[in-house]
Amino acid sequence: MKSLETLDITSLAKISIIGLPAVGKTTILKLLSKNFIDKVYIPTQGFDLKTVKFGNYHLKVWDFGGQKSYLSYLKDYLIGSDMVFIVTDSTPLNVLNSKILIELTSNIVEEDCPIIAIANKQDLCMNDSGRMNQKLVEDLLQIKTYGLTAIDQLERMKLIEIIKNELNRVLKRRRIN
Ligand SMILES: Nc1nc2c(ncn2[C@@H]2O[C@H](COP(=O)(O)OP(=O)(O)OP(=O)(O)O)[C@@H](O)[C@H]2O)c(=O)[nH]1
Ligand SMILES: [Mg+2]
Repeated sequence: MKSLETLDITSLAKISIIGLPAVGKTTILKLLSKNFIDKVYIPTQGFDLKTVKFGNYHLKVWDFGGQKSYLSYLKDYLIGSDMVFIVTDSTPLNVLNSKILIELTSNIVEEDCPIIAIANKQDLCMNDSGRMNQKLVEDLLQIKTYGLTAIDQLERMKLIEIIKNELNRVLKRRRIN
């Protein structure tokens, strides 16, 4: 027989990944769910949904296509999220343009749903693409931000730890209330 706490943590969580086109949302889903990460860019049509399990966690991960035409469906997609990732490619223009997504999201999700930014493509910070590090992205977006290189398989554990920490906080708060 499982303890109550284990049952709580096992409860299904909905994680939504949103962001502008080609920032790496589907790659993040691959990083979580696959052993091999190909670097092919096929724009997501509508959305993709995968179940990811690790330890007691049972996650439904929703990956939304970033094209403008899908924005009007954002509300339907985001409702019921337990956690939302807003992904940027860490270029200044993309980060600034992502601010609107934060605003839209915060008007849709529950108050206790973490909205976390991902400063993706950190491997490209060193070339002359003008990409910003995690700290600069966080300063611009004013929400909790993690740096990531989603094409690097070694970052999988880092991503899992981010999800575990954030979800634990939400689940704990819900147990108290
Ligand atoms: N260098 C580098 N390339 C990345 C990284 N993450 C993703 N990419 C590449 O960026 C391209 C777009 O990635 P996707 O994950 O398909 O982008 P997306 O955000 O899902 O795009 P849409 O579905 O159109 O909204 C692919 O060629 C990926 O291989 C990263 O951390 N570093
Ligand atoms: Mg995609």
